[in-house]
Amino acid sequence: MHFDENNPLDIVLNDLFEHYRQHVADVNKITKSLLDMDVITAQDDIVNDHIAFRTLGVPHLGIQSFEKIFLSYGYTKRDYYYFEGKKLDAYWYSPPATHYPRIFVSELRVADLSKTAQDIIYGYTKGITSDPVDKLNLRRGREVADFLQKPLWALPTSNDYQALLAESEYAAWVIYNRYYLNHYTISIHELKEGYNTLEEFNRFLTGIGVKLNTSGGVIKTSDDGLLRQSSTVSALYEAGFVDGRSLEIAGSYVEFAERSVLPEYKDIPKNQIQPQHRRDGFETNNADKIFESTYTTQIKGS
Ligand code: OOG
Ligand code: NI
Repeated sequence: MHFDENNPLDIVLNDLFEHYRQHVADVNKITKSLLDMDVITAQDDIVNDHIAFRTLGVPHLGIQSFEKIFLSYGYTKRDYYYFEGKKLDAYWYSPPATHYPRIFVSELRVADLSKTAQDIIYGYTKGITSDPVDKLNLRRGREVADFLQKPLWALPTSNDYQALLAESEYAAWVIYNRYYLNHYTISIHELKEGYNTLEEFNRFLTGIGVKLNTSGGVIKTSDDGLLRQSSTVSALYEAGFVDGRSLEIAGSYVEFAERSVLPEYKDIPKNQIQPQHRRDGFETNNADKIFESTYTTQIKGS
């Protein structure tokens, strides 16, 4: 990863990634296998297509709060996505320079949940009476990086977690995992031949024992056929709750994206293809299935 210690965005992205890779065993497992097989020579050779975050749609939080951080670093707000069944809204953000990842931020439509689930969530967030991001000096990368690891609400009870889980797996994930990086995404088309299609890459992943999300098929394809995505399923980790109980809950996962060259650039020689010649953005139907990478149905299913 490109890293300038004087650039707050670099500090924030680097810190998010370091926490993420310490918690998600598949990250280092995949990197190590790619190194062993000479597909890459360093983690830095992996192009990060995008990262994703989850938020709660309650006053002073949600997308309108979270996005301030990355808008201040030069990101541009792009398309809106709606996930009716999962009760989510999302936007993606394009980066200030092509060596930075895109960002996908989703938000739970809390007001669409049952009264019981709403009461649980508001019980944790009611103490937040102003936007916590407004208190940060966004030019201080270290301060922002620490903020993203710091709880904004109390550690939940195991009963609250399980009640939320029964109604919305997304709600349960956020109440415990908060602003942890939800996934980073390996750009498959940037890898060397033999590994630069999702079919080939998924065969490699299966070969090293990585379990993939099967919701809607292992490869999720956009209507135009140009954005194809796969993802791992999150591992469970032992999480302690405020009542002293521990439960095995879902953490974060890894995603893989293959972006094809747009039809208008199909005659450009292969070695002259730049990121801007490829399909950009996201796709609602792909995303809808990728969210399930943290869902019990995917984790417990075979
Ligand atoms: C995000 C799921 C959607 C994509 O690339 O479409 C997504 C999430 O699980 O929070 O990552
Ligand atoms: Ni994604």
